[in-house]
Amino acid sequence: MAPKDVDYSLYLVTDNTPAILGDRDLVSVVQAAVQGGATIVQLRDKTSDTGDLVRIAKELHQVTKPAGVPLLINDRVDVALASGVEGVHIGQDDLDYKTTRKILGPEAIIGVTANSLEEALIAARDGADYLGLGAVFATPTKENTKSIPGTAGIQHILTRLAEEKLDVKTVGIGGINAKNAQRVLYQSASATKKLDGIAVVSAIMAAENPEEAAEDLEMLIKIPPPFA
Ligand code: TZP
Ligand code: MG
Repeated sequence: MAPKDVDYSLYLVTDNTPAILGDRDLVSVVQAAVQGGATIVQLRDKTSDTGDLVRIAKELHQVTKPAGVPLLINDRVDVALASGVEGVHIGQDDLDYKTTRKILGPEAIIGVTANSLEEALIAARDGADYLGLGAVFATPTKENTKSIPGTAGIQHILTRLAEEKLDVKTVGIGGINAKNAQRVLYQSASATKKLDGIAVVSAIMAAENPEEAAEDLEMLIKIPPPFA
């Protein structure tokens, strides 16, 4: 399948926990992030029940769709279908890629978490649109990350994907912020393939000004680092 025309450069993953969202409104924070330059959004909510998830997804979609920003749902294919969003992000313990594709069809964006080279190769060969590679750094936002390949581990994965001519898109996730974003992109790049973007939770969701935080990150991503 031809790669979809999706900009993965600044991938916002939402978090509704009090430690990150505080008492702010999720939709307003996402709206600000989209205004600031988030290019794709994933609704990641491990606590709301199904009915609430569909309602939240529809509310977010009203913000993302007019901006041309795809909205994906973490874990839940049923919620993605019910809310009419652009796709899903599935982990290794969720519904498998092939079944997910069968349910959502060829147009849906389907991303898969890969914590290792083996997981990355399997998901890419299966035809995933993109891989979430991480954790780049240990992060309090997700404490049970299976492994932390770091930028060197990600570089190795990117090299192997290129060797196999798997043109899957890739984003790094885990502990990425404005201080290290350029370094992550630069240090993880192989001679043959680089990350298509960075995925962040707290760097935007917990920022005092999510619009500015997204703007700053997008600028850093676009400008080549001085040491490149
Ligand atoms: N998957 C791997 S790390 C992570 C997820 C969802 C959390 C990333 O959060 P943060 O705040 O950007 O470090
Ligand atoms: Mg999952």
